[in-house]
Amino acid sequence: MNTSTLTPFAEDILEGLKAEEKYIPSKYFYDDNGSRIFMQIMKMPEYYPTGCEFEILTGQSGNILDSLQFKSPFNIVEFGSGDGMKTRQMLKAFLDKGADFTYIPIDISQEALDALEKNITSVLPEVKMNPKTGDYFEVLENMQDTKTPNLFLFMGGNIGNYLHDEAAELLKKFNAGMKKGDMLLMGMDLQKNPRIVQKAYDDPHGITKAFNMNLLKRINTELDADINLDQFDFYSFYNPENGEVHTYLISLKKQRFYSKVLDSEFTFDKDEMIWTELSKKFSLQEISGLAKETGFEVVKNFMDCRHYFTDTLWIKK
Ligand code: AVJ
Repeated sequence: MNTSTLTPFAEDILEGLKAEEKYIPSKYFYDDNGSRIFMQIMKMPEYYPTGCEFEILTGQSGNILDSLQFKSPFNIVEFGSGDGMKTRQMLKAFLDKGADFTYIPIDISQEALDALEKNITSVLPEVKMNPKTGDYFEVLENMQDTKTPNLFLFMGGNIGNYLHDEAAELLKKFNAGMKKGDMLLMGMDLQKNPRIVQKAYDDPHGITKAFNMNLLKRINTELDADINLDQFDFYSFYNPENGEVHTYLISLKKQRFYSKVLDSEFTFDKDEMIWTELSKKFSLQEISGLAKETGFEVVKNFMDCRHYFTDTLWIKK
């Protein structure tokens, strides 16, 4: 095997499925098929975060604008913008209130950015857009010299996928790329009745299961493997004591598969688990703690009426 020619996906699968406690990083959910399944997840009634954030941005964007501690003109820099449906609500409200801003979405996928630009300009042709392709931090480094204040967006609750130390590291990197007084608006899922969280990640339609099974499909097609998908189940567990949803693929029997690309065999015991995702639910106290720890201060939390989710507005100290 020539390790130097492996893709990052191949290397990470090799590491994760050879580990004592098997895991697959959750960023690999989002190939084209996985992104389509995630769009179905966002449409499920059980998956509350999407509706919550839509409610917040539809109803409170005026208040968000009023809470920004700088004046027009400013930049809105968005990390991982998706289809822009929710952000659009906010941009529209900002325009209606006469704000002067440039919207700078950053994504590694040129295709996603093109679609976003089409979407935004067709509905809000007045928005000044300056999309940037590439890695968040590379783009950040090249922006540092400007005098214009920035509002950074990290929406949708993606921060919940990171372990505490990784989340802190990411936020410190964001912080390092910001000027004093720049602000960050970040979606974070809140702790709530455990039944509600449990249902959102263990849905009766089997869509979250399909989302997870897609990881095994990717291994089969991209790493030329022979995994029998019928021999794996899906399990989701919410621990209300620490706010963590963990999802797993479970091997239904003692089995093995072979990957030609990795030139390697992988063995599973009966009932052995592969950890596929962490989705952390926060308390407001944890949110202010994380802000302090990473060089920010919470300015205000914008929550939906049920207090299931917050778009938390932070300022760089
Ligand atoms: C895209 C990370 C916000 O954690 O709720 C949805 C991903 N995983 N259902 C989340 C996800 C299972 C989602 N985020």
